[in-house]
Amino acid sequence: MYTVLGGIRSRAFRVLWMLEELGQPYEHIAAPPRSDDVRKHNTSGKIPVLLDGEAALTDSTAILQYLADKHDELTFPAGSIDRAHQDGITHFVLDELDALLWTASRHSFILPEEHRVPAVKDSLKWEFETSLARLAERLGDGPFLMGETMTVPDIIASHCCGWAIVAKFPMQNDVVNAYAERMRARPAYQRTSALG
Ligand SMILES: N[C@@H](CCC(=O)N[C@@H](CS)C(=O)NCC(=O)O)C(=O)O
Repeated sequence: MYTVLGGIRSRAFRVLWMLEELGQPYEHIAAPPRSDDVRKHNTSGKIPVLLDGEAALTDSTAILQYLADKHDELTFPAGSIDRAHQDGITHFVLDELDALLWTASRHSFILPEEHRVPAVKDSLKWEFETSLARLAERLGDGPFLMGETMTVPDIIASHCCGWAIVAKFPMQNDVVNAYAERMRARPAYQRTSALG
């Protein structure tokens, strides 16, 4: 059985959602970042951490892709052209959505106060709107980023859409909003939300 460390209001949500999609049993420990429980497995103190037997795995994207590969679901096979496209979308989502939201968080409450530059947030919000337009292009007719097949980047992208709402980032793209709504309606997403 897997163990997931990290509360649902963090990137741990992605891992829990993936496990719900896969129908895999898990134990959830809502350990806060930098807590002793987390540092025991990840010296940086960052969440999420996935415990699989003796192994402690870090980074939500690496964990999602590991689980998808291991259970042969929500991914195209490694070494295929489809997988190369899928990985390209994963990196696009990390660079253009996750990174902007994370930089805004760092300048809001993560960095020591004297190193925060609050004005950067306006620039990040402006850039985020462009990112949403690019995401909508990639979605095309959907329903998922890889067409008919839900894959790892769908979990990361739609988690970022929810994060954007909480962070008061602009979410005014109809195509992306309809996509995020479809993803949030999934039973596995709903079960994950209920963990909090
Ligand atoms: N790229 C990593 C980022 C992990 C990360 O920064 N997690 C946040 C919570 S969502 C955290 O632990 N922050 C505390 C810190 O940076 O010290 C991932 O996707 O898991």
